[in-house]
Amino acid sequence: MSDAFYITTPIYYVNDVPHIGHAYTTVAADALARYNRLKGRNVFFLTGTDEHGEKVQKSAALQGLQPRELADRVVTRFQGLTPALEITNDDFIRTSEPRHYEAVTKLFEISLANGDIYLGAYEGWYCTPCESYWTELQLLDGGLCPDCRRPAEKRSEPSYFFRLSKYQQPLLDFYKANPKFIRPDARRNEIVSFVEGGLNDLSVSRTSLSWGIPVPGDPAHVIYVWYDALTNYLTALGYPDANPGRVDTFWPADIHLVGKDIVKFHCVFWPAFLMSAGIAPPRSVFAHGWWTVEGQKMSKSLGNVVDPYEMVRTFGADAFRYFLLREVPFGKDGDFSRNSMIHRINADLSNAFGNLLNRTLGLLGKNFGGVVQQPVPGDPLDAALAARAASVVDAVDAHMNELEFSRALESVWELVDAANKYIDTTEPWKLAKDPAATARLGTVLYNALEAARICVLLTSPVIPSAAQKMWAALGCDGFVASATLSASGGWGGLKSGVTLEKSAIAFPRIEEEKA
Ligand code: ME8
Repeated sequence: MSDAFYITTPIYYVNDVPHIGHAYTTVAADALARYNRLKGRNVFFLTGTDEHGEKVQKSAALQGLQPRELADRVVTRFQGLTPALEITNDDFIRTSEPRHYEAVTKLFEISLANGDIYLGAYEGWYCTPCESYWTELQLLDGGLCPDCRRPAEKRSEPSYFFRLSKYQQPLLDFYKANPKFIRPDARRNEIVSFVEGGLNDLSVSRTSLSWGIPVPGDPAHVIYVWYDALTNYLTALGYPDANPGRVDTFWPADIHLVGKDIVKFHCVFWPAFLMSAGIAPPRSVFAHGWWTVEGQKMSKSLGNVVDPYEMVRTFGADAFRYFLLREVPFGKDGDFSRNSMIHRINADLSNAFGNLLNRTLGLLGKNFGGVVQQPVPGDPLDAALAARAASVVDAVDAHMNELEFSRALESVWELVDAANKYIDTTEPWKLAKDPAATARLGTVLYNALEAARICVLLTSPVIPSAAQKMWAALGCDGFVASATLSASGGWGGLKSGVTLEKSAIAFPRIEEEKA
């Protein structure tokens, strides 16, 4: 396994208002970035905003602004997600930046020079909100866009085309040679049949708008937003030459995380653009599912858009992050409801996990003045708990490698439950009454806290602030975010002799009325 790990979110449309879908991709990517840092890998994690195109140009005009001014004003909504959701992205790219113009121009020039991009004429049905052209056959009855069901308009314009047809077989060969390039499998099957069905050349320039990156040598055209947007993943590494070494270290990207609606762009167009330029396609694209809200599609008109900032204010970033990744198997669709969120937080975080730590710290405070005792080995119950911890570390790793966040968290909770059960079985409150059992009591409390420490380490990518609080409450040094599994993931890492507080409230219970 290479030491470098490059993960990206899609770049978000800058004039949208952030919602649960944006938060979801970003939080999942962050958890994966943090987990890979925990494994000691050299991580580069990118997010950012997609700023060109007709929608931005039109809404800027409506507000009497230049598109760039509008983008500068609204980009803070997305940049603000980083502190609010405790995201650890290494860069935030904006497609309106000069570095991005350079990268897109360079990539486009290579394909122009080798004949993969050529000038032609485009006729078709255009849907402005979706920024997509459709063929007559694809339109729904009444000339409606098959994606958003709004009317499409007939357009004809000179256009540069990308010779996508030439890449049909190379793409199919690539999918075959890289069975994990598209995950989950359902998405892979859709893409393979789409490409098998034949590919038409793709229009990659527009003359109908000006807010975009000009076609090199023909500035009456601007480059198609998707060609522009996808290239962000290379720009951020310094492509073509601003940061020598970074591209070599991090490209091909390990994972582009996307929603299921934009798989075609990432799995068909993007690898073809790259192949044409002689650049390796990304290693993998993972498409997550779609959130509905209380059983309904989320929409501004229904007024049910879940605002991530409000979630964080009400529940805290840890709880929101935990819910998003625990509630729904990654890749499947899910439904958001405040009640299920409150239930999850209280049951898993406050009760099971919080309780493990607090009851043990309480007993340690009462019986040993909070001083962690040196454990005495030999009891099979203790060895079983230690073995369970080791198998959970392995299970979490296997699940995280497959982006099975919910199963990874389920595995951690097996250890939380095993540790709670260990306490119930060893009955430290009874040991406390027997003066001859002091050493055993100290050992039992040590083991329960040690299991909690490993759970803290394993959940730190998902609930970073709570994990840090618990890490400190367990007397561990420094930041859990700087810890590694190799140095801290083994049994016995808890220090004895340190004095701990009697309690640590990492997960306050959520009262239903408050929420
Ligand atoms: O697509 N549930 O940007 P975007 C889950 N600029 N995910 C959702 C969702 C929902 N209800 N609604 C949206 C773009 N998403 C382009 C990307 S990348 C080179 C260019 C997801 O702001 C959606 O699938 O519309 C996408 O992954 C992301 O939110 C942002 O989409």
